[in-house]
Amino acid sequence: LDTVRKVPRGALIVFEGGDRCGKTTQCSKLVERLRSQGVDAVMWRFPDRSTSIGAAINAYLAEQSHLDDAVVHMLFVANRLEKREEMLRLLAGGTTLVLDRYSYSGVAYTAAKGLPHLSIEYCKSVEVLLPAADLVLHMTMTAEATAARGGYGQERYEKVEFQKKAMEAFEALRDERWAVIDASGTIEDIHQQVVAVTEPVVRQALAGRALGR
Ligand code: T5A
Ligand code: NA
Repeated sequence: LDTVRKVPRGALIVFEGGDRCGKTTQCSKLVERLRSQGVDAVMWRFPDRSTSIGAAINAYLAEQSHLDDAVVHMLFVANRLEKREEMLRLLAGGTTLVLDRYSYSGVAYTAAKGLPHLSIEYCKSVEVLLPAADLVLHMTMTAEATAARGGYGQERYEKVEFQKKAMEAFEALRDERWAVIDASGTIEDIHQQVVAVTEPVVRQALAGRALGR
């Protein structure tokens, strides 16, 4: 085991959680904080609605189009895969990537549909070409509380019953790389929780560790 080459690299930090729980707000604050500490960090969002695949996803989420569930699932996967090479290049070059949703949303939201051919196991299997996260920050809040936030209900999956199912799927995906963050507090309280769990992971990646899959 001590022959494993330790490679300094950026960390892959992922925020996950229900719709409107504050992921984008916390991603931006974390990137700002890391940069102020001299860490090279960038933030990306998935879905990336700026690509042609992302435009198809956007139309589906806005309920302007109908797509088969397996097809839209694969579009979300493809929307990550089209960024794969750039992700690997940035991480290897020492840039820390802070992602607003990633593979875990892909699995949780499709699994929440309860379709036998799109099980959690199947959905996990089609994510294997993508690098695994070093840390998943799971922002938790009740579906009722997020529904009370401004702008909720405009997109396809923003329905309390569906969100509850997606939240259960996130819980089923948790492993030792996940940290649970109480997303019901103030923006500043949440940020302090996020910083406390993220900084050691970023330092460890930059100090050099074996690459994940
Ligand atoms: N999806 C996604 C899939 O089905 N498969 C996939 O593979 C992927 C990647 C779109 C949908 O796509 C699904 C999941 C989603 O249903 P999205 O664009 O990320 O994904 O949609 P949302 O998660 O809804 O993103 P939002 O930007 O709408 O919500 P955020 O980022 O969680 O929340 P944020 O930070 O924008 O905040 C929402 C509001 O709350 C306020 C903010 O100011 C803002 O008004 N707020 C707070 N208010 C009080 N206290 C706090 N602590 C607050 N923090 C933020
Ligand atoms: Na949304």
